[in-house]
Amino acid sequence: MKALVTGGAGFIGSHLVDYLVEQGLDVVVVDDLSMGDLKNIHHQDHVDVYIEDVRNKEFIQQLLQREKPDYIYFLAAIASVADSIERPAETHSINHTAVFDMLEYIRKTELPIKKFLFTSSAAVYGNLPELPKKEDSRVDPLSPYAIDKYSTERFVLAYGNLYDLPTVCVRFFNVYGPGQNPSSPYSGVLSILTECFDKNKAFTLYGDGKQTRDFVYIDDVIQALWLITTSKTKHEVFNVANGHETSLNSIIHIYEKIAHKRIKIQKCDYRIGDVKRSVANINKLTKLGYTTKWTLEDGLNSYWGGI
Ligand code: UD2
Repeated sequence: MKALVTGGAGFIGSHLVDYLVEQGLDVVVVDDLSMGDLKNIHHQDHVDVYIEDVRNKEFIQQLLQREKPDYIYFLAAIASVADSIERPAETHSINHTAVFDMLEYIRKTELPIKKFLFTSSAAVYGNLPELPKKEDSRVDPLSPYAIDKYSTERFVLAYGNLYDLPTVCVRFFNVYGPGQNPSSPYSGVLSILTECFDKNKAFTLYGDGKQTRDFVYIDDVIQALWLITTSKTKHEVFNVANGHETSLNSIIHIYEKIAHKRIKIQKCDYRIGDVKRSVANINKLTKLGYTTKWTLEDGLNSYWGGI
């Protein structure tokens, strides 16, 4: 069995690659290393890495013909709401067009695949008041990022229906854990916070800290992706989350206890496009056999312990 993971040198992608290799798969990675790092790739014997932009259509088409992957995981993306507001055309070309082009090629050439998994985001739900978010809750994509994720989901699912392709989408909530790159201002807040604790730097808090997120540890995310891969899913969406709502203020408090340090906080205005509250209903995933193995405390302890 062979899997193609776009964005496979990134945070979530590289954990997925490790897991797939452990399951006995050969893996092909396409990553332009814009956020990823070759250091994240282990098991070199079972992984072929191509440093390439997913927008390179000719390259992708040749790769698909040559490698004929059974499973395709589309994780390559510019994974930031704020970034998409600053450079919408570029994020659109990666977060939407590159996925669409691959799907269209698979359809045209009738490439035999066992699963095409597109990674979407909780961003599609926007700021609507219903909580927790269910997969069939109303959506309100507010940023170019969220609009791209949602429209791409719709293509992925519609192509699944129209052409009987085994497509599925996941909506990631806030994934965290070892290997998350803290170097960009748009990096995940827990990677930034961890670095601040580690290097005794001040943490910039956007807003009053009352905004909430559903933080899910990377190992649980990989568990979810594999369950979805190996289950009989069809043209549907799954939330991937922990199912608990935590405010940034609480997180800081929990982390201070774990790290046995106080952190200096610099307060700033809310970030444009920021979601106020976010938490998922994960019943759909639970029905596939998913159980969250990592509480926030355990996850943060493990993350901090590995620093
Ligand atoms: C996450 C995803 C994003 C998208 C979105 C959907 C990450 C990195 N991003 O964005 O891709 O799926 O969810 O809603 O997972 N914050 C600070 N200080 C910092 C950094 C962040 O206060 O230095 C705040 C930020 O303003 C936000 C919260 O922390 O209120 C979480 O920020 P984030 O960038 O980790 O994730 P989010 O939810 O904006």
